[in-house]
Amino acid sequence: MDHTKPLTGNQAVLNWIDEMAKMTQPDKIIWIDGSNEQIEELRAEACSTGEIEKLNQEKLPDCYLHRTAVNDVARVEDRTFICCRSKENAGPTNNWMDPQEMYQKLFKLYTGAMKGRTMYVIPYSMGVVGSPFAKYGIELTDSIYVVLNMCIMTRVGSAVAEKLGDDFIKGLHAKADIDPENRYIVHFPEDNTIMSVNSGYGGNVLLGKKCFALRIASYLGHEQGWMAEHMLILGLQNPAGEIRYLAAAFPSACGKTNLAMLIPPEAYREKGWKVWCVGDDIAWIRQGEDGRLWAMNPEYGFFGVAPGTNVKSNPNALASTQKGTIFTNVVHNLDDNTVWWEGLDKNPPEHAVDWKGNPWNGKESSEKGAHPNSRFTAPAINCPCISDQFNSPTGVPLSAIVFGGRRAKTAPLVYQARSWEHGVFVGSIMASETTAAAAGAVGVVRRDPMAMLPFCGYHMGDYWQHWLDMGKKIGADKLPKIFNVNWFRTDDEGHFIWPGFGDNLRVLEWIMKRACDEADAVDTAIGYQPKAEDINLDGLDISKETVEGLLGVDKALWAEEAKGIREYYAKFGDKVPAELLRELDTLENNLK
Ligand code: GTP
Ligand code: SPV
Ligand code: MN
Repeated sequence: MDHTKPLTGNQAVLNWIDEMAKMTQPDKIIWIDGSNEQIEELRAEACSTGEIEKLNQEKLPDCYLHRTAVNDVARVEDRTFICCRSKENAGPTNNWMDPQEMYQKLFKLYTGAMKGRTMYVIPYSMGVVGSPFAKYGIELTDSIYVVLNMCIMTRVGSAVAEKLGDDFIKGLHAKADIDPENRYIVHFPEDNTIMSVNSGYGGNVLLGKKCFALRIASYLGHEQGWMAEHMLILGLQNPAGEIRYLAAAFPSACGKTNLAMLIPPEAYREKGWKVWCVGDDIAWIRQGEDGRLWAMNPEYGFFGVAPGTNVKSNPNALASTQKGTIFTNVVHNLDDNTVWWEGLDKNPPEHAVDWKGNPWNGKESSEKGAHPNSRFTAPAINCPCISDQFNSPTGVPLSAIVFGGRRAKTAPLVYQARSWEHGVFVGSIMASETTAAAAGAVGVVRRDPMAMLPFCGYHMGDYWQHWLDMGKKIGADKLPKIFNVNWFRTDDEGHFIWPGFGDNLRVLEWIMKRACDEADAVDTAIGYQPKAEDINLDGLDISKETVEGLLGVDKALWAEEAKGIREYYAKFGDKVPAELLRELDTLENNLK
């Protein structure tokens, strides 16, 4: 196969590639057709240079290991920009620079950046190729690691190239020198353009994911009347065999992948409860033909957090990683050429290499072997509980939307919003402790509205208004019900009180019953809540009193919270929708 031959005759595409190649000056240009044959060739080439390592092919067929530079292990929010013409449109939560100024700056960094390297042209689709909701992009990159990841995370190849129109999303990635001082992840929403330079890590460089499917897509959704959200999508099958769908927004490394693939507790399994995974990170949501909100997963794989994933916590995720998977920044077990991470099992390897590439003895070392944000890139179809709707072009109808974060105190196990407007308020006031998914301090509580703080491609105030407008368009009787959960409340010693993981189904059961008017609730200061006895504790060693504590709303803490919300809203000036200010007034009154 001659891979230098363009896969499309679209002149807009070819002109842009030409322009980018003139600037970056690669030695050659290779088109990615998505064939197994080409993927095999690229794997072999990347192995020959040490970019990836081939793992034990009997135990982990088609699996590979990659280590990034030690200064390049997470998304870099302080170096991520939304460059629209007016600063006002980016809003106070995004970094902004004038587009022309930014293009100039990037031009210097990209000039000659691919000298001596190959530029790969990846035509990819977010969503089922050819479906009305799919959107297409091209990523140009000089990293085989990126090509191989994109081939797992998105639908790649010739079929996409044939569909490319003039509105394709342009993405340029160059590793350059992996220089953290000159690392930029930049979005030009008005030009359908993404530019990433000086990184080789996940969300910074797999441009279909956070850059396109959230930042650019949220901007497009605002213009076109749909939504792009940082949400898992799951189907909950009850003993009657009915499957109802929900989407849930939790901040990075706060439990989406785990919830999306949940295995019910035994008492539930026996009765026939089952969870089907439609997506674990991103949902594109629109009004369906029946007038309801429908959610589809534009991705094709999982880029999941490795540490903590084990046969007990998330067997489905673990099973998903047993073939065709790329592991990034985990421990390399030299005894059997496999991988390990903290929380996989209690048996760390003694002859191993840590995520930094240094010799590591898991029995003796006091340092972590895997980076806390080490990840696996696994094909979604590997997942034993993948939904039969995964490839549905329109996605699934939503009965419920769930928000949640990591809060040691304040937020209760679960509560329900009283209306769509109240639900938008609940999403807008989300707060969560920061995690290793982004560079910077870990464990600091920050506001992360709808888990979209790092991913909203326009003004956050306009984004809240868009949620309210979508609600008006759909109408109360057809809208999903909105809930908030918190699996992460801790006791005085800092231990999680709620068992979490599979047992979260106990809360989902109440949520789904409420969403379908099949369960009662108590009206509290913050919204509707179950009574402790409404949460099924069969087979669980936890008392009703403990659940009462988990559901408890501490009015003094919440009064503090309300004050914090008012301060936070002030950052957005008159862009805060009046409905949300009214909800805040109501909350404050209820707390008196
Ligand atoms: P991104 O891929 O970064 O968007 O993250 P995510 O939301 O998919 O997070 P993920 O499911 O990978 O969970 C991240 C971390 O949270 C892991 O270390 C999990 O072990 C932990 N976690 C997930 N669910 C629970 C839970 O119910 N309880 C507790 N205590 N920890 C959980
Ligand atoms: C997140 O940080 O929310 C992720 C991982 O899902 S990354 O793709 O790096 O953004
Ligand atoms: Mn994510």
